[in-house]
Amino acid sequence: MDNLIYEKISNHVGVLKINRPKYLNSLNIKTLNEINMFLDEIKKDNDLYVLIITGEGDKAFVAGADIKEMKDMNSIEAMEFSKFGNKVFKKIENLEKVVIGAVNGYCLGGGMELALSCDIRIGSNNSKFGQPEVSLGIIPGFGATQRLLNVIGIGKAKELIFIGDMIDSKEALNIGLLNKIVDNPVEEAINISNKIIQKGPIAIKQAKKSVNFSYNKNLALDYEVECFANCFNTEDQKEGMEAFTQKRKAEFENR
Ligand code: CO8
Repeated sequence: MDNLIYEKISNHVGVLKINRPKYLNSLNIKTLNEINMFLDEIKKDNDLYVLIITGEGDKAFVAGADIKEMKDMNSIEAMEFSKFGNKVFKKIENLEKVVIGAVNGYCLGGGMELALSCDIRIGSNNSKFGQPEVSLGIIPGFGATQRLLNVIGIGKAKELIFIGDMIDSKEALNIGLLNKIVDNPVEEAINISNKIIQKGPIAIKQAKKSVNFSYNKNLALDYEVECFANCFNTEDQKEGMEAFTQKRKAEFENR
């Protein structure tokens, strides 16, 4: 796996790092494929009770899906990418292990959506959160229009999705996006894991299944995929993503 680093730090706890620090760990198709294959493998590890997900380097957890890769996609390709991302994040959400997101640095777009598919989120003082998709002429496509409102409420979710600004970790904690802020999120995630692994393992699995049961039923992820794909093949998406690669602000026309 080129873009992932996995270390089993004890019999019951593993740490997965998204490893593309040069591109702020943004998720390209290859990385998503690797995460997908990785999840299928660790599913078989019955000794693993807790998976911690974090980003390599100190700058980013994940700064979103890879914009350069998405830039020239048409709506069918975008739909496939969005469906695939949703499939992978659903696997994380329903993995029969507790998943803790240790959020270091930027946690944006698809990165927020990855964090939202974790069970518990720990941040640091330098974490920054946001759904900046509208600045690119698109909408979130890996579940945020559904999961974000469940976690922080519809009003705040709309604010983050419609305005696209970043928030700091203090605000993320206040609105319930983060469970905790600490100096070292991975270290704290390990502390939490060490508590969880002392509890009844079957009880933890059953609790996760029960919490997720009705929650899963209310996620309209397929509808999000459709709305997401509608944004591609538009001038707004072309301008938004072209502007990002040219390191300038997008200029959208009146429509
Ligand atoms: N995609 C591709 N490359 C990226 C991304 C990204 N999301 N984020 C950063 N990079 C690259 C930069 O282009 C740069 O590369 P290069 O050196 O080749 O120019 C490198 O990483 C370092 O980044 P910066 O120089 O920009 O670092 P700064 O410290 O100046 O800025 C920011 C950091 C503010 C985080 C800035 O990089 C940024 O705004 N990144 C984009 C954030 C963003 O918009 N994320 C949302 C993406 S859209 C999305 O996630 C949709 C999810 C659903 C997808 C569904 C699939 C179809």
